[in-house]
Parts: sequence; C-alpha cells; structure tokens
Amino acid sequence: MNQVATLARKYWIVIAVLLFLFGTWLASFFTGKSPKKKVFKDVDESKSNMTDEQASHVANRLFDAMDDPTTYFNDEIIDILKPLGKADLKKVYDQFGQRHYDTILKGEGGWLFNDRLDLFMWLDYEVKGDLLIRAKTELAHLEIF
Ligand SMILES: [Ca+2]
Repeated sequence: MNQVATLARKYWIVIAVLLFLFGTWLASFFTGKSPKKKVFKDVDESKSNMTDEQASHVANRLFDAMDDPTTYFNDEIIDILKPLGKADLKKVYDQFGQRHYDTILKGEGGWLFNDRLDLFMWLDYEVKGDLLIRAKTELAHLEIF
C-alpha cells in the first residue's frame, strides 16, 4: 500500500493527464446534443417526398461542403438547403447523424480529440459572417439560423 502511495506521489502528473484524457474521451460520447432540435417539434417527416437514400445523399453533400478545413462560409451550403422543406430537413438531419467535427480547423475531425456534432452544430460553426446573413434570409423557412 505504501508503495502505491509512493508511486502515485511520484507520477501524479502522469496520472492527472491520463485521467483528464480519459475524461475528455468519455465526455465525447455525451456531447453533440443540439438545442436547435426543437425546430422539429411539430414536423411530420412522413410529409417529405424524399426517400431515405435521397436524404442520405443530401446529408453527404452537406458534409462534403463542410468537411474540408480550408473551406467554411461556403455558399454551396445554402444552395443545398434552399430547396428543402422542414420535413425534408428532418430526414436529412437524421441521415447526417452525428459526425466528428474539429472546431479549431473547421472541418472533419478525428474520433480521439473531436466531438461528434449533429448537423445543426456543424452549420453553427460553418455558417458565419456574410453567409449567415444570407442564410437568415434565404433559408428563413427552415428556422435554423
Ligand atoms: Ca469546413
């Protein structure tokens, strides 16, 4: 027992760092809950004419428009979202699921150090400045900006 205490005293910084990393990793499983999901409160996704495959295709197009760290404030995001109704958006949102996002590099993140974020959180990071102003007017019907 005394040896354990001695080792713990000697390597406390290593133990602290490991606990911190483990905690961060563990916490990543519980993040990504977006408060914006309330926009779907009264939305019936069965009103969408999209198939799951089409919704998945749109989700992947959005991902492709955002995953590159060198591109953000990307106009293509608006072009992809514009033709969608709320029921379509709900299907796309579900197909997007939660994907790792690097909030510093503004792109797809690795599983170890980045949180899994839903579509709305990805959009929060990617749609800023002039693009946000455009999104607020051109995508007003979706009520997500
Ligand atoms: Ca990006």
